[in-house]
Amino acid sequence: MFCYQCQETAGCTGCTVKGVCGKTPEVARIQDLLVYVTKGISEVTTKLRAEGKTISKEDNHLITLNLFTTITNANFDFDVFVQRIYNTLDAKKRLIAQLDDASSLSPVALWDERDVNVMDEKARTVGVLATENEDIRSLRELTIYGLKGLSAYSKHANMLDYDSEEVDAFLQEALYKTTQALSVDELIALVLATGEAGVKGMALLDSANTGTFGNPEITEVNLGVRNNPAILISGHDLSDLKELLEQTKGTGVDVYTHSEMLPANYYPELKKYGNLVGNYGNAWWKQKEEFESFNGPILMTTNCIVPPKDSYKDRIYTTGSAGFPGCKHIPGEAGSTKDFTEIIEHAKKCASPTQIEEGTIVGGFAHNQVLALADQIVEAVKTGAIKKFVVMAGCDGRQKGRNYYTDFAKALPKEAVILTAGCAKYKYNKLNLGDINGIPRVLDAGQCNDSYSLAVIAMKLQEVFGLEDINDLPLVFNIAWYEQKAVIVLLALLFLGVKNIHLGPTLPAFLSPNVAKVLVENFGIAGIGTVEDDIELFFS
Ligand code: FSO
Ligand code: SF4
Repeated sequence: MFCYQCQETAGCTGCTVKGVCGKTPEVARIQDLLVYVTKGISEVTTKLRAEGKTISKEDNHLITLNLFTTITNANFDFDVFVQRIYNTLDAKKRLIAQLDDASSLSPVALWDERDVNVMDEKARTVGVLATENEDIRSLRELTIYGLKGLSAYSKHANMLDYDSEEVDAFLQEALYKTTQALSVDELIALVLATGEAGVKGMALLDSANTGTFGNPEITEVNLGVRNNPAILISGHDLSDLKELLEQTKGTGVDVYTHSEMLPANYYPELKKYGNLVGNYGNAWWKQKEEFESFNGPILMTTNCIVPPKDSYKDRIYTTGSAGFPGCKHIPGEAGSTKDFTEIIEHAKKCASPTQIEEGTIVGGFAHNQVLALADQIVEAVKTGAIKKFVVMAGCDGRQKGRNYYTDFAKALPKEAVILTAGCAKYKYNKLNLGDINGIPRVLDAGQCNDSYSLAVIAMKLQEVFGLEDINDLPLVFNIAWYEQKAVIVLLALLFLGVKNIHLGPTLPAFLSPNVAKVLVENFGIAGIGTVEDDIELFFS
């Protein structure tokens, strides 16, 4: 196996024996093969579109879900990948038959084998290292990881019945293009175009979420527990949460959010449920302790899954892109209703959660809420009460080096406000950093996909202050990344013209020295230093 798609990759170079995430070599290879056949079907759909044909929602969704399933910590189940490959080969065959001219199809589009041993042989030849030139490999993978992130956001929108043919067509064409002999310059253009599609994908999801659940609003989220049996829901899928809340209503079973589900508490149409108690625990990587003490069943709607301990494995359920061998998967796709009865009945037999925290935290500062406070914020900037906004969005993770972000948040001057989104927030959202004239110093916009909100806020402030360039705002970016959703957020920010982003705790292993150089020279991308040096750099 060879995988270097996430920040925790072994030795900062690549996992070759087993994933640090827990992915086995067999699963790594079958994921590579799924990406390969997804490139193949994307070639076919791209050629069908060129012939003026329409691709069905179902086929678009199949491609999107394929990519999402291969994101770090989403799915560890070998059989799921085999089945997705079979489904993709079936769909591909059907679509090829619709082509007027199939003569130009590449071997990638034509490949079709169902024998698991033959599939494994093939998988060994189509992974990341199949591209020999390290710069071409780097740019292809940067594009693919961006597309994986985009697929996640697109899938969440699809679940709420929001689709974008433009985003789907781009995703498929770009994936197809990663199999073509493009030059370095063409690939750089593809990377930036992926960022543009990222902005569109996040805007789509933003409309889906706000159109369905209302605009997030300032909310105090309870961190304590009640004395009822309960279900913990994690991952990012708000439509799953909505259905779970509907189905648990009046059953005596409470629901708590975990990790990236915390922002669900900010939406009017979700927080109205009396049995949505609050948030239990912290970022994804703490689940071994927190799932243990929760006592009840846990529903993983997406990544990030940490391979579960036997002591609570029977309480883990998965749905959507998520999967783990031996854990019950609840089926259901866009347009269908998921049946959570088994989880609810399971919860009734479990003890109520053990309290691990108390009090509340405040969030809900997505674009609409922040713009409602714009006058107050602009005034604070004009009087110097707020001197700088520091965007600290992204991911949290296990590595000790990530304590940098806690120390950095603590060391910030009192006139600095943190804008955050994603699970990165757990490094500082419980530090009680206070407020500036009533504006909290940590403004949580929501999930990683709500980084879009931060971009909207920045563009609005640029307009209010009458600035030519977004980079003239009193705004700095110190972003933490972990997996591929952070890659699309980064590419989206680059597309929007944001410069001098600091990215940590380490730079991606998939950036070759030359590609890293291009990013440094054209966008001023940099890593992180010591807390002291970085505070000096940002505030001098
Ligand atoms: Fe975190 Fe995991 Fe949301 Fe990621 S839970 S690390 S960027 O999946 O998606 O922020
Ligand atoms: Fe390694 Fe990350 Fe790939 Fe898992 S996802 S195998 S930790 S690089």
